[in-house]
Amino acid sequence: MEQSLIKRKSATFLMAIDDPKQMKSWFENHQDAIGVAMVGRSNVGKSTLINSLFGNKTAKTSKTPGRTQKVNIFKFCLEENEEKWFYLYDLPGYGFAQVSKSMQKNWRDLMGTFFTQMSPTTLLFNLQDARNPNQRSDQEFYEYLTVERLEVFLIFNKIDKLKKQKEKAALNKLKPKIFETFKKVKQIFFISAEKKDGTAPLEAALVNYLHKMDAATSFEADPS
Ligand SMILES: Nc1nc2c(ncn2[C@@H]2O[C@H](COP(=O)(O)OP(=O)(O)O)[C@@H](O)[C@H]2O)c(=O)[nH]1
Ligand SMILES: [Mg+2]
Repeated sequence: MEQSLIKRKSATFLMAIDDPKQMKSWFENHQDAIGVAMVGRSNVGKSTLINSLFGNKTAKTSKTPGRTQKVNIFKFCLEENEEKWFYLYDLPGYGFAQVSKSMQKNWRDLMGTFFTQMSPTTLLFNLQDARNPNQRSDQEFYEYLTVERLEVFLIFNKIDKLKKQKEKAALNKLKPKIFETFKKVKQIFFISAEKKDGTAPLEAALVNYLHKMDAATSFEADPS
């Protein structure tokens, strides 16, 4: 069978949410929603990755970190079925020290709501900068993840910036420790979102996940 892909440019912007109450009611109304959410420190390349997976200019990318403080929600489909919609969430970046206290509080409230209310069939893409992996804010993020059955793909981005083979090898050596420490991490990827290096296997893994969740939820919904 041919590998199915995300339908390019199918991602349609639905809304931006900055109110925790509105976030909660979104998930109350979309309990079976299947999708993927991009989370990571500001400037790690979340928007760039969205654009390389879903088509140029889906998400705004910016050279000034810490701007997006809202949850941007999109829907998208796969090439094989243009009627089945999945959801894409571009989450505000964490750990940006220069933002004000009130912005930090807003992030905690909004993300606290997101991570406790989200449908467990939403895959998390945790992006980290390959040059500075596993920062304190990255570790703290995992403390928010209490939803059962939740899966995380850990994505080390900007590998084009790693000059020495030694740096890649060091990252690779971290893998077993990461799987052991962060139980929700199911797969680890090394990519350059900008150069589209390593994004094809990531896309294939995402599509697999969507298929798996789609099969599981249609089975549950079928009374026979
Ligand atoms: N060298 C390099 N730069 C990247 C890569 N991905 C993103 N960037 C750059 O990093 C900056 C922040 O990217 P953006 O996607 O806006 O990050 P976000 O804040 O996580 O959404 C931009 O200047 C991007 O061009 C990558 O794979 N390699
Ligand atoms: Mg962004």
